Amino acid sequence: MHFSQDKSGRLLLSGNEAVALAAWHCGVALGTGYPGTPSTEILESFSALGGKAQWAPNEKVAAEVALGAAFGRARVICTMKHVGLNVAADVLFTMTYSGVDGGYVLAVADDPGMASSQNEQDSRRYAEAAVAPLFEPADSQDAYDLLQVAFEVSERWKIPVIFRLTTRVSHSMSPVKPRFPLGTRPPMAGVPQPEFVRDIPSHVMVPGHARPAHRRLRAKMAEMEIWNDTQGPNRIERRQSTLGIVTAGISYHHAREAAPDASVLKLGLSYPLPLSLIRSFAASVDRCVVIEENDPWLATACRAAGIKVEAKDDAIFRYGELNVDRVRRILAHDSRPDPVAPRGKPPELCPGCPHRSSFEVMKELDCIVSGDIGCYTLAALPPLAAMDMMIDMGAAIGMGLGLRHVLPREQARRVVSVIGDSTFLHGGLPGLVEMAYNPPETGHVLVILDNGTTAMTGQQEHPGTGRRLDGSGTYRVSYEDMARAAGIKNVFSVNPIRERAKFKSLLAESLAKDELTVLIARSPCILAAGRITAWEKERKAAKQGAVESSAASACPECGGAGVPGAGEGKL
Ligand SMILES: Cc1ncc(C[n+]2csc(CCOP(=O)(O)OP(=O)(O)O)c2C)c(N)n1
Ligand code: SF4
Repeated sequence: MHFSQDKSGRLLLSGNEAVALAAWHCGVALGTGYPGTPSTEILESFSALGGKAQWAPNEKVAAEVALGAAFGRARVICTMKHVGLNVAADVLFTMTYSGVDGGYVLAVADDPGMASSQNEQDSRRYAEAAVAPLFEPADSQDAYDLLQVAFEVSERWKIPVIFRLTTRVSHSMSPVKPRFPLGTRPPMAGVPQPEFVRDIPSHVMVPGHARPAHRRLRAKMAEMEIWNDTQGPNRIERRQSTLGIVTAGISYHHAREAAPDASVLKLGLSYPLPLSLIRSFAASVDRCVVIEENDPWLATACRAAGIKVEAKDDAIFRYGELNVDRVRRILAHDSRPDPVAPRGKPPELCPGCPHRSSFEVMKELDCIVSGDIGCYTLAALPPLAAMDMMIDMGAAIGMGLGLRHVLPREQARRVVSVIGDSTFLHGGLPGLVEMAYNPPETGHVLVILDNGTTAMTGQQEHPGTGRRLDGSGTYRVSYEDMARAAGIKNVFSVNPIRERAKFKSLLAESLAKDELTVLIARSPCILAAGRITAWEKERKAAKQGAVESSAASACPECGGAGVPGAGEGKL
């Protein structure tokens, strides 16, 4: 990773890079996560700095791996995009009860305006619902500084904390003055050493333990609110008293530019809210306005506490990102509709993308396509217009089965579930089991688009690529074996470009019979193909070397290849 430092030691970093650097400087022992724009670069940067970082198959598993590490008293960071928090919600809602033994930061990046997401849900509501402290950095320096506070809060109250970024904070570059010189390994004094200490009542959330744990959690939050009111990472900037603004995150910068003379209360820890601080700030100005993106979460909480604040007009400003102009309009009570932005060129599949051939064939066969999320979702747009539904990761299989169960036979026969390789491993596996467990009368066809990467989020590795986050080799799971193990009778793999005719006939035959079929369309993403080919060559050479050297000395640990596990058949 190449950061350049100016004469005063400042670095120009994106918010995600700043979080990674802060995690490195805080002595984080493990980073886990699942890719998702705009959060992906946190773990990639952390790994590039030398941190131990790994992609999990999905966000729930990532959050659980992080929890295990935090039960072992380590500092951990777990990263995901906002919709990933839905997948991880099950563990989130109970790990706030159990608490943690080491510092646990759950970094979640929201996407107001949906630059690259299927919804613009507001993670602040998760913090309140799951009772997790919520940090909201406004820029890269703030992200760097607040992460340290987040670990201190997590360790002091033994609670996992949410670190909420938004697209603009994650991806904007701004200067950061780090605590340690670049390139040095930060001193680890003060960072807790991992150790397992048995504590069954705290770690086993059966009802008898969970009931007191819930009360403990509320007591922690009450104590934290008092601390946040007086010592929390919040800041009052006193200017004119005619206008006061309460804000957090990127909205702080928009507000500063839109109303440079206004007094501002900038929140760093927004849940539990420092209500006394907000109350006294609001009372100190003639007019107090809450500036926040998306949901009126902060304004509603202030009003519920009886604090007199103005909120934005949700008919207009609840949707999309704020900017300086929009904040000026909020302050001026100007609720005219936003000017219509000129239409840009719609995104499309790369020329030569293997997904093109797959969807062209499905279109030729007049399939009803229950689709999923990935580059291939672009097949829903003209000119292909060959995907009929897409909701969330893994839904292709369940939705396709649902259609098959109810549609008239001749329509049901046209239904295909289509899912990418990363998405299949993320959320598709239980759907595969459902397909075998409750097969529709007409059978079903599942197409797995195996392009050897998680293309949409920037070509990350996953358990089906045989490589870890840092590119090192590992076990490669087999879709064919998984499908057969689940009970699917017909399992085929085919290259949709080079064997297009075979792909078409296999698909047509599968649709015509009342059986379950998994069809793996395997051809690399054009952008990742070079890397994949180079790696495959290396893998072959390593295998060859392993065979040759095992003849001379067969080490039982590494199989003769020098790397534990390298002797396994799938490497
Ligand atoms: C719950 C959730 N986590 C993460 C994402 C971000 N995301 C969108 S598609 C995708 C995976 C795409 O990979 P794959 O299925 O292999 O398809 P490809 O893009 O390679 O065609 C990811 C991680 C998301 N939309 N939802
Ligand atoms: S990045 Fe890869 S998978 Fe995505 S459209 Fe381009 S070639 Fe296809």
